[in-house]
Amino acid sequence: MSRLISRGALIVFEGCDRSGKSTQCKKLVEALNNDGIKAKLWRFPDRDTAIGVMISRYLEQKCELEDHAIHLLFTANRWEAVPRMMELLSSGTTLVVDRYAYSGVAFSSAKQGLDMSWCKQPEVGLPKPDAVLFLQLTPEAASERADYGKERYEQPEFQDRVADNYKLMTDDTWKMIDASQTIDELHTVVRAVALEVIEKAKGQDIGQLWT
Ligand code: DGP
Ligand code: NA
Ligand code: NA
Repeated sequence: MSRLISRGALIVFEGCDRSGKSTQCKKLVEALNNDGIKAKLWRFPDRDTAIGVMISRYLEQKCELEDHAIHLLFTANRWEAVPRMMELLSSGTTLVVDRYAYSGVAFSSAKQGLDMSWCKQPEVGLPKPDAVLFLQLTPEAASERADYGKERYEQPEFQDRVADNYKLMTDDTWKMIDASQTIDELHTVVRAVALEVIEKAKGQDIGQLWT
């Protein structure tokens, strides 16, 4: 199929809390824009929507929500963004996304009583990332970084279970990246991977989770 404009790539960053995702996402978008490549930063949860406000209050431990219910709110927060994401991707903008459905499954299924297959179901059909850049850092190293422990989930035992869950979701779109490097070293690796992914995505249709 020929296209007038080649589409942008959907590049997702995943990893445990404090692995450096947000810093790397921001630096990547800046670098791509400087190279004349259309790219936009995106993040989940998007705390600015009505659903996102509920999620944010939950994460800041200002309210309690039943585990299934909060899982579905996180998922709804992704679905509500899909029309805009698809519009941007098809107009040629690459989306650099800080967390996605994999966070949803890894974090929620780390709770007792929620299993991975149940957690995956509401995410079925979301646009499939062209690549998942997984920033690898041990939960111990992460816990030594600034601000750790303020929000719900930022506890070493919980993060260990999250890390195990992530391992069960890896496929050939995942790139495992050592996040113990300096910010600039990591950025160099990330940028090189992203450029390859953007080039490759041009000739491919966007897929759907979880295929
Ligand atoms: P951040 O704003 O990137 O620090 O992420 C907020 C926290 O929420 C982080 O601990 C990861 C967690 N999280 C992100 N997405 C989901 C999700 O879909 N479900 C659950 N249970 N937790 C999530
Ligand atoms: Na966090
Ligand atoms: Na579980």
